[in-house]
Amino acid sequence: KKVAEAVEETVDAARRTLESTAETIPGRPGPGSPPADEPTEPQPPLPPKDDQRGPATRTATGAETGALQDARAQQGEFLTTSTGTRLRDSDHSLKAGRRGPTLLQDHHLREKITHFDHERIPERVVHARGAAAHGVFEGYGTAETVTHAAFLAKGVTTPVFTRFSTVLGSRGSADTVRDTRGFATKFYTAEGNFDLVANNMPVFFIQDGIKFPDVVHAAKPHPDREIPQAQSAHDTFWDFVSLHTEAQHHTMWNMSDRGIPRSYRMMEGFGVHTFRLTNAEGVTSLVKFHWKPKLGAHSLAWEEAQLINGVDPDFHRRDLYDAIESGAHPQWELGIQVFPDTPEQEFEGIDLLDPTKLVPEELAPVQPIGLLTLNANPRNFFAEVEQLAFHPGHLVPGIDVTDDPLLQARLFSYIDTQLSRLGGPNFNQIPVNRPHAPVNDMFRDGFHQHADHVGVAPYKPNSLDGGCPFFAGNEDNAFLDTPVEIPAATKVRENPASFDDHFSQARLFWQSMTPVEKEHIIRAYSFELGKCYEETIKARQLQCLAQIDPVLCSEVATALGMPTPEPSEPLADVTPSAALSQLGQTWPGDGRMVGIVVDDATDAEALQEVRAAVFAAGMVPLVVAPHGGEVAGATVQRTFATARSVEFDALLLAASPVPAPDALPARDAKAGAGGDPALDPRVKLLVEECWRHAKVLGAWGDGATGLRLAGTGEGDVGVVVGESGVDVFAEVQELMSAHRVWERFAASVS
Ligand code: HDD
Repeated sequence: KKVAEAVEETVDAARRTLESTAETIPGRPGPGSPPADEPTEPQPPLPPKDDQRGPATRTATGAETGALQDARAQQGEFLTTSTGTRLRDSDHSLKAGRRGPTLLQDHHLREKITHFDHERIPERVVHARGAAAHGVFEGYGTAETVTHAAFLAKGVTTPVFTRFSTVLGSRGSADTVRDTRGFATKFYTAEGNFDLVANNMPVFFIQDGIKFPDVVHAAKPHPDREIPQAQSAHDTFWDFVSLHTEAQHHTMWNMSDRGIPRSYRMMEGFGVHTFRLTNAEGVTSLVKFHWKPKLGAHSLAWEEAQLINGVDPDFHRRDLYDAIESGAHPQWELGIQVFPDTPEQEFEGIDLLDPTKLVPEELAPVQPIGLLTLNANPRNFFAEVEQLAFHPGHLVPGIDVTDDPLLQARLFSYIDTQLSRLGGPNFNQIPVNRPHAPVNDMFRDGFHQHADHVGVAPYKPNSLDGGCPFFAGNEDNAFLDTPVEIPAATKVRENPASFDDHFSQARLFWQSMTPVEKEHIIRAYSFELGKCYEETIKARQLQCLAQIDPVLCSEVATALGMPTPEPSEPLADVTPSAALSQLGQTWPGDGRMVGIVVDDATDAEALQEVRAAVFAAGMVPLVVAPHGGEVAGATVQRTFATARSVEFDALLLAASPVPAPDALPARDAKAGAGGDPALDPRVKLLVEECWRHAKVLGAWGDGATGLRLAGTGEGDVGVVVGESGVDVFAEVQELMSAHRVWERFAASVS
C-alpha cells in the first residue's frame, strides 16, 4: 500500500508541475525556455510536424482524405505500453515475491526488452557513417533554358534534406579518415522528390556498375580479420586499383587533399554522371551537376586528420551540427556544366558517358542555377538520418538519366538495398522519405504498410474506382522518359573503346595541382602503399604511377625504397585545369574556431576585445586556460588538459603559461633557456601542432614569449606578433581567409 501511495504522490506532483509549466513551454524546451527542475519532469507532448502525418490518399472520386492516422511520436503525458495502457512502474519486473523469480506473464518486461532487442537495423552497405541536415533550396531561374524542372525556376523554394557520409567505414567509424565523401540531397519538390546522390569527387572508381561489389569488397576491411576499419591503406584495395586501372583517376583524388576535407561545409559536390535535361520546348541538353561551397573547398593536414580520429572521431558530424545550431548556416550553389546533346555524347574528345572522366571547368564553365542553405539539424537521428533512403532514379519532369553504365546499375541498386536495410518495399512512407507532392501509386500492402488505402480497384484500367487514379499528360506535367534514339546495336558485354583511356585524366589532375598539393599526394601514396605487405602490389601500383607522372612515381618509389619503373606507354599530353586546385583564392571564415590561450595574468579587457573581434568575423573564440571556470574575466571553454590543437583553425597566445602541477610530461617542466620560465608543455604542443598543420599563429603581450618558447615567433611565415590583440587578430583573420599557411613548407616538387 505504501508503494502505491508513493507512486500516486509522485504522479500527482509531476502532474501539478506539468500544469504549471504547460503554458510557458509551448513545445520542447528551446534555447530560451526555462531549465527544467528535474530532467525527468514530464514535458508536454511535441506538436506533430506536418510531415509526420500519414500520406494523403485519394478516394475513388479524387478527393483528398488527408492524414489517415496520426503519426505523432509521443502522445499524452504518461508512460504507456505500445498499446496505450498507462504504466505505474518501468524499473522493476514482476516477480513472485521481492526476491523471487520473474514471472513470464510480465507483458511490459517482455515488450520492453523485445523492442530493444530489435532497435538496430542493418547499416548502409556503403556510406554507413554520415550526418545530415535540413534546409532549403532556391532556384535562380537560370536553368530555364535547359530544363523545365519546376524547382529550378526563379525564386521557387524547396525543402531539402542533405546527408554527408564517408564511404568505407561502419556506422560508428571515425569521420576524418582518408576516403571519398557522399553528398546526397533530397529535394521535396512540388513535382515529386528529386534525389541528387553525389560525392565530393567528380569521378568514380569503375565505369560499369557490375564492378561495384568488386571495388567495395576490395576497399572494405579484409574478410578474415575485419581490419582495417574505414581505410584504403591495405593490400586488397591497392591490389584491386592497380589491376583495374580505370580506378586510377578516382584513387588519385582520394590520395589528394580532397580525401580529408576540413568540414562537410567545405566540400564541393559532384553528380559524377552526365544527366539529360529537357526544356519547355522539348530541347535536350547533357549536363553535369556541381555543388560549390560558399566557404570554399578546404582540407585537413594528414597528421591532423589522424589525430582527430582519436581525439574527436565525430569531428565532421559535430562541426556541421554546431555550425547550424550557432546560426552559421552552410551554403552551396548548385551549378551545371552544359553540353550539346549530340549522338556521340562527348565533349572536346571527353566521353560524357564515362564516369571516370571529368570535363575541366575551363572547357565548360559551371553555371550557377540555385542556392542550397542547410539551416536545421535533425531532431531524431535514427528517424531522419538512418531511415533516409536515396535513389538516383528519383527524378522530376525535366531531368532524366543517360546511358552511363554506372548510373544504370545504380538505378537498380538503391531500391534493392532498402528492402533489406529498411525492411520492405514501403520505405518511402517513412516520414523523412515522404514526398511533399501528392502520392497515389497503387502500390499496396507489404511490410510496414502505414497507409489505409481505400477503394476496391488498385489496378488499371478499372471502372470500379471510376478509373482512378488517372494518367497525367503533358498539360499535367507528367514525367517523360526522354525519347532518345538508340542506334542499331549488337548485344555485347563490352565497353566503348573510349573507356580504355585510364591514365590521361589522372595525369591531368596531377598536373593541375600546386606544388604543396603534389607534395601531399606523394605523401599519401607513400603512406598508403607503405602500409601494404605485398611487394608485388606496391610494384604494380608504382607501374601505374609511372604512367601518370615520373616525379610522382620516383618520389613514392624512393619513400617505399623500391626501384622506379619506366612508363610502358608514352605519357598523355594534357592541359592542366586550375579549377581542380583548392588553393590560390581567399574565402569567408564563417564558423572557424580560434583558440585563445590565456592565464590568470591575462588582461581581461584586451581579451574581451579580441573575443568580440573573433565573433564579429563570424568565427568562434575558444578560451583555453590552465583551469576551468573564469579566467581573465571570460568563461573558459577548454583547459590545457581538454584542448587539442586539431579543434582550432588558428591559435592566439595572450599568455605564456608556466607548467601547471598537472602538466605532463614532467621533464618539460624545467626552466627554459636563458633564464626564461618554462612553458606549459601542453601549450607548447598546441603551438607545435598548429605550426606543423599550417595554421595561423598569433600572439600579443606575454604570448610572444610563449610562441618563442615553443620554437616560433615574429618573422616566421603565418605568425603574427603585435602589441594589440585586436590588431593581431585582424592580420590573423586575413591569413585565415586562404585557409592554411601552406607556404610555411617549401615543396620539394614543382
Ligand atoms: Fe552509391 C549509397 C553516391 C555508385 C550503390 N551512394 C550511396 C550514398 C551516396 C552514394 C552519397 C549514400 C546515400 C545516403 O546518404 O543514404 N554511389 C554514389 C556515387 C556513385 C555511386 C556518387 C557513382 C557516381 N552506388 C554506386 C554504384 C552502386 C551504388 C555503382 C551499385 C551498383 N550506393 C549504393 C547502395 C547505397 C549507396 C548500395 C548504400 C546505401 C544506400 O544505397 O541506400 O545502394
